[in-house]
Amino acid sequence: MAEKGISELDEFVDWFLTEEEAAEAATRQVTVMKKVCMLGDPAVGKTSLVARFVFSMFDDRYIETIGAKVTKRTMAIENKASGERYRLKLMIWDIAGQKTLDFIKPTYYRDAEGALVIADCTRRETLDNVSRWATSIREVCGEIPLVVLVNKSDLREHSLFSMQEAEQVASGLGAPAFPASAKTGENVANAFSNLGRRLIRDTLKTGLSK
Ligand SMILES: Nc1nc2c(ncn2[C@@H]2O[C@H](COP(=O)(O)OP(=O)(O)OP(=O)(O)O)[C@@H](O)[C@H]2O)c(=O)[nH]1
Ligand SMILES: [Mg+2]
Repeated sequence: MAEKGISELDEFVDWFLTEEEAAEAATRQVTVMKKVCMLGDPAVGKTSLVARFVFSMFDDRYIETIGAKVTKRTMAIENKASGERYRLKLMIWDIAGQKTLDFIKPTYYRDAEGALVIADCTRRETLDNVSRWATSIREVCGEIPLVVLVNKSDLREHSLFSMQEAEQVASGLGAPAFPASAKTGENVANAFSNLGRRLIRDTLKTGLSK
């Protein structure tokens, strides 16, 4: 499909579909499936953000992820100018933050077309490691779009770095940065929407047949 002057994200509107709506929409909308990865240090909240986004749930307990876990959620995205609608099926790969599993990560990254890179506002080193995570996936997948999330914004009074610092790190990666909370839900859907719009925009640029 030819590029149709799609450059800005606000040329799109998006919303999330229930299972039934997604099944129904499948019959009349273009479906695009994308793999995205959740990356970041141990305990920054990757699994919790997926649980909030997909199941509207939050749990205070920490159960370390072993390996990777895949969860799906479907969004609808409409190009405001053309009225064309796309059904975007996100395959969300929640990847363990543990360092000892580093050797296997390239296998998990394969074919990912976007990623959320997570830091924890209560631990400074998690922001320092955002660029490392971004580089590690881009080495495998190329210059894929990223979103940086500074999670645990419900604890922002204990924050050890500012959003300006996070934005600076993110802008070096060509990514936006959002404060977010898996606990309250702040900016969780927004972050996936932002990534989803960019994935659709990039797909339209390169052609839907890809
Ligand atoms: N207060 C608060 N706690 C959170 C938030 N997100 C996650 N947590 C807590 O932080 C801990 C770690 O969360 P996980 O989602 O398991 O972290 P993870 O990044 O998946 O960790 P690994 O699987 O080891 O890589 C858990 O106790 C969560 O309940 C948040 O937004 N606010
Ligand atoms: Mg986890």
